[in-house]
This record gives sequence, structure tokens and C-alpha cells, in this order.
Amino acid sequence: MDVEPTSGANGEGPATDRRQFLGAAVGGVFAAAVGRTAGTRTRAEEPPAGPDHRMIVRNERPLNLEADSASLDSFITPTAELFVRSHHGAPAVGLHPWTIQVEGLVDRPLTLGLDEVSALEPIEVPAVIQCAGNGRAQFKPTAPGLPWARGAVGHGVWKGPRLATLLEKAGVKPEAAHVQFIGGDPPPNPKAPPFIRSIPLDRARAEDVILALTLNGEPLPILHGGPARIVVPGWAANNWSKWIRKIVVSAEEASSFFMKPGYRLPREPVAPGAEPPPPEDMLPVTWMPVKSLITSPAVDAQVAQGSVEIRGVAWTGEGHVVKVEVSTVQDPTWREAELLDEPRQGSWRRFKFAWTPPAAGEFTLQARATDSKGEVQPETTPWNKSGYLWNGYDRVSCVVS
Ligand SMILES: Nc1nc2c(c(=O)[nH]1)N[C@H]1C(S)=C(S)[C@@H](COP(=O)(O)O)O[C@H]1N2
Ligand SMILES: [Mo]
Repeated sequence: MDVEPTSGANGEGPATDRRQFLGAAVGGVFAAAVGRTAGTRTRAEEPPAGPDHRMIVRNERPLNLEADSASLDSFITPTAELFVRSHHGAPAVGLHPWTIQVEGLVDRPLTLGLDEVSALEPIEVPAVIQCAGNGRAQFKPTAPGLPWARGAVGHGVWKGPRLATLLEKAGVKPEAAHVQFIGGDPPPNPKAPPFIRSIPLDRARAEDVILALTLNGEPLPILHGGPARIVVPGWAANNWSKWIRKIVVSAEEASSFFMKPGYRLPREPVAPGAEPPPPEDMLPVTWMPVKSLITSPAVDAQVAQGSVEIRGVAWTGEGHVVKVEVSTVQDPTWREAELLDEPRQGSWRRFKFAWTPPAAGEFTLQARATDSKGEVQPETTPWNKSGYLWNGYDRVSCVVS
């Protein structure tokens, strides 16, 4: 079952409708969003974000944007270069005061205004956001769904109160085991399922899980779930619910389509092309596997003979990256790259390597990362029908002249 659909459930979404930007009091939010939709930048209010790359439009309504891998060539991804993935499009934010309810298996159901949520002590969490479907386009045979290539990923600084703080305020009952999130993005078509997800209570209460109100020091843009979204560092972004309106503490996980059968992987690998096993043999997509991304040279770049700096980023779900190796398909001898940035769970690290091409001609560079659990990025990822969690060697072709 395809849960990253390109159409069907998406039909008519308000994603590119100007109304969604009402209430985006911050010029930068508006400008970044408009800039992306139009393919140009009008970001007078924002600091320069480096080279002006265009986002790849994977779908217009609702808006689904992928980053050019060359724009991911920094420790923190500029907000305007961060991929966008929405099933139903962004809701109209700002027409009414936004409230967040905490209910279900709690002692004191809460209705909090944004001012009250903002008054809770925040923490700042740098974390990689990656769609479970990032890299889907590399699966053979083709997996149905949006054909994300390599750029449905980025690294942001997210800030807001810990989800645990909200849960403590409401008082969680002993029989609770999951926390469900209901977003303000109802499907445009009544037959399409709403995007409702849950995470287990122990993950919800962890130190690093927050209700983010800001991204990279600015109010969270509407496209990225503003005014408030869940951030679950290390977990694939299907778990990072946007536009939070209701937090429901429950004994069971969410029963919606986007929880089950959505975003599940076979417990045991299946043969390429095979149908997924019955639901009881499927597990929810949570922790991301170790992965690297070459950001420079850009895809199909022309480089001069001599020393070529290969740069990129690498991340994992649980733990941190301890090694990145690079080689070429033509000469598959792995050589260790230099790692920059502190090892930190949930974050990525940049790497660089001085490569001396042996001759002129076409080369395919490849990278593979290893994490602190000893997991090594494989050459290819076991096929699955939804095309989730691709983490095969990252490959970029270039021409040496
Ligand atoms: N309410 C809501 N939350 C959502 C989604 C959605 O469609 N609705 N999409 C999810 C998916 S599949 C991804 S990959 C991330 C994308 O977040 P971004 O648009 O900020 O990159 O949001 C997640 N949270
Ligand atoms: Mo996603």
C-alpha cells in the first residue's frame, strides 16, 4: 500500500494558496515560502543563505519540495533549502487563535494557547529531518510513491518545550502507552484519511523530543508545521507531526491509515517486487539507518584534474557517525574521509576528502558511513514496496577534464 501518494488523497490541497500565509507575521516565513513556490528568492529579511539553489518540485498541490544535494553542503540547512512533505497541504494558519489540547488518558485535560506553550521552558535540538521515502527513486524495481532522489533530508535547529513537560502538566494515567498527534491539516477530500500518527509514550517522554515552535531561530514556517510540530531526533520524519492541534494520550497506537498500514516495513526482508506481508509482520518506521550524502561535487559536475575536494554529510538514527569512507565505482578502494563537527545523536556531521582523480574521464564517486553501533551503510537497501529507508552507498557522477 502506497502511503506517500502523489495524487489520490492529495487532489486539491491549499498548499500554494496565498491564504495559508495569512498570519505569517514574520516576513522571512512569507518570503521563503513564496520564493520556493515561484522558484525565485525574495528574502530581503533573511540573511544570505549561500548559493541560491532551486528546490525540486515533486508535487505542486500539495506542495512537496526536495532539496538539491548541493544546497545541503552546510552544518545547518538554511530553512529555505529544507525539503517539504505534506500529504494534504498546509492548513490556513492564523485565521483563528491556535490552541493545543492535551487529552485522553490524562488527569487534567489541557487547552493551551500558543502564548502558554511559548512560556514553557524551551530546549534547543539540532536534528536531522528525513522523509522515510528519501531515496525511494533508487529502489529497483521502482517503488510507487513520490520519487524522492537524495534531498528529502536536512539538518535544522529546532526549539520548543519538551513534550514531556506538556505530558507532566496534564498528568499521564498509568495505563497510557502511546501519544497520538492530530494536526490541523484535514484532508481536502472527505474520503481521504487524516494524517494522524502516534509514538510510544517512552519515546514521547525522552529528553530530546520537543514540540518545536522555532526553526533556525525563526518562528516555525507554516510549510514546516508552524506554529507547532513534533521533533523526534533520530526517527524518520513521518513521526514528526506538523501543525499540532491535539495531543491524545492513549493505551493503543493511532489506528489511522497513516499509522497502519502506513509507514511500516516488513519485519523480515522480502524479495524485490514482492507484496508486503500481513500487517502483523510489519513494523513501524522509527529509527533512521546510517547514511551519507555527497554534497560536492554537485551531480554531473565538471571538475579539473588535480585535487578535488569531496564534501558531504552523514547521519544515523541511534548513536552518531564515527566514520565516512569514499571511493569511486571505477576504483572501489575505500579511503577514510575527515569528519567535522561534534558527534551528537540526532545531528549530522560533515566530511571532506581530497581526491586526486587518476585520469580525465567520467567517474562515479561513492560514500558510505559507519555509526557508533558499528552499522555500515550497505551498497543497496533491501527492497520494500513503500520504498522506505533507502541507505545504499551515495553515488554522484562527475566528469574530470
Ligand atoms: N500533520 C502532518 N504532519 C506531517 C505530515 C503531514 O502530511 N501532515 N507529513 C509528514 C512527513 S511524511 C514528513 S517527511 C515530514 C516533512 O516535514 P517538512 O515538510 O517540514 O520537511 O512531516 C511529517 N508530518
Ligand atoms: Mo515523509
